[in-house]
Amino acid sequence: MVILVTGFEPFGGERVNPSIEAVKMLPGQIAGAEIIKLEIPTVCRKSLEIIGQAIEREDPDVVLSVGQAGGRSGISVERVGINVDDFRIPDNEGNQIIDEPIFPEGPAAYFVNVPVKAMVRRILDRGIPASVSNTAGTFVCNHVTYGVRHLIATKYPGKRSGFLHIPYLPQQAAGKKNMPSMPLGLMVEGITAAIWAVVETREDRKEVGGALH
Ligand code: PCA
Repeated sequence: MVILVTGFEPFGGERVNPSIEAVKMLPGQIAGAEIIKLEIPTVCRKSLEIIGQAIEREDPDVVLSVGQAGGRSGISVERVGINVDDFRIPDNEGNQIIDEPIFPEGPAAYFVNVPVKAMVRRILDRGIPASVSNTAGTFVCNHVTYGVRHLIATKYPGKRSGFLHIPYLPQQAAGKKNMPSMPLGLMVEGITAAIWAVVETREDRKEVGGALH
């Protein structure tokens, strides 16, 4: 199995993005799967183009993208991407899209097709906070969650894709008030655990991971 794992460049005034820092530290093989790492720009469309080129080049079985979700306290395994761009801040090339569909011809939403519950369970089993998330926001991370899933649904049937959001690093949280963070080593361990679940799970677990609000 070949797994393409992507991380984003810094955005929003931050000097680092933990997603690409953690992706860079992943081993070259996890659970027997080959891990291919890719940095993508925090820019709408361009992020998807670069992933599309990597899919052509590497023919991965799974595309797992990772992004920073400053303010969240654990690793969130995203369940769904929605067909809208509504950027609260401009992306790294100054695009601030408001209420536009990502793919006008696409459905309103896609569920990811990796086993989200099993991924959360594996991360928790390592003693690292994790949960299912039912929104990847409406910025570039949702754009990638939805966009890659659409690409797979329309062009690469049989492939799978998913998305993990990770918190700030301690050095990012240090300048902010009451801001949760996670050390880089735990992020790497958590992403690794999630990949083990992707490789080994045939059918996702049925266990509570929902939210009341
Ligand atoms: N996080 C942003 C985009 C890039 C990233 O790492 C987001 O959550 O949309």
